Amino acid sequence: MHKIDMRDEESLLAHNRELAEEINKKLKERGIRSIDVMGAIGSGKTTILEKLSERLKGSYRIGALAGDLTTTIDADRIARHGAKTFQISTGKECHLDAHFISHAVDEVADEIDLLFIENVGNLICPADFPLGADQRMVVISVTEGPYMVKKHPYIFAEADVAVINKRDLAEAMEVSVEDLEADIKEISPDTRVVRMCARAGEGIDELIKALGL
Ligand SMILES: Nc1nc2c(ncn2[C@@H]2O[C@H](COP(=O)(O)OP(=O)(O)O)[C@@H](O)[C@H]2O)c(=O)[nH]1
Ligand SMILES: [Mg+2]
Repeated sequence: MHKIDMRDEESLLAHNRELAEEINKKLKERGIRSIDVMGAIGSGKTTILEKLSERLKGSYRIGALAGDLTTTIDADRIARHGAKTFQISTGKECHLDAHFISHAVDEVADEIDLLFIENVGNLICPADFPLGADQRMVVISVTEGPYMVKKHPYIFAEADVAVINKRDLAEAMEVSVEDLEADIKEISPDTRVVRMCARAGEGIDELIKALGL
């Protein structure tokens, strides 16, 4: 009979949670607010972080950690808007974990008061691996189709804020933004939902408000 031993996985997750708590404590002691940004590849995470950095650079000293398999494209994009950035290359790992963050955080933590962490594009594994951020945000876009939320309940249950992005393409995709929002609310009534067209900067003010920034 095929048997899977869950004990190893459970201890791995417990270890990650402990480390995440330590990271959160360390960030708080340094006066840094932190936001973990999750979502599928291409949903608009980097675009949103570019817009947030541009809009908030007068009010906060911003840092960003960008998780990606090999490239520095996302960190470079965000850095152009004045944020201090560091790319975490995960190799073949499909999500960031607290270990990655504990090593990378010192690269940007001096003289910042707001830290964004762009997770690797994935809607499954990041749900199980908190990174020690104060808030978790998930970005989906209408181009991912109408069942995106229903198929990934765990990540929405984890999220304080959910963005429904690319609303400019909703009609072409024949996807209802209202239905996606209702799906999120059904899974997680307390998650704040923000509708955006990030490329045009629409919804940025609402997002800033939802994040309490
Ligand atoms: N039409 C449209 N395209 C968008 C929007 N937001 C982002 N994009 C585009 O979607 C692509 C992927 O965006 P990116 O921010 O790199 O996604 P990430 O992989 O989640 O970081 C880019 O070509 C963006 O210009 C939007 O609101 N509407
Ligand atoms: Mg990106």
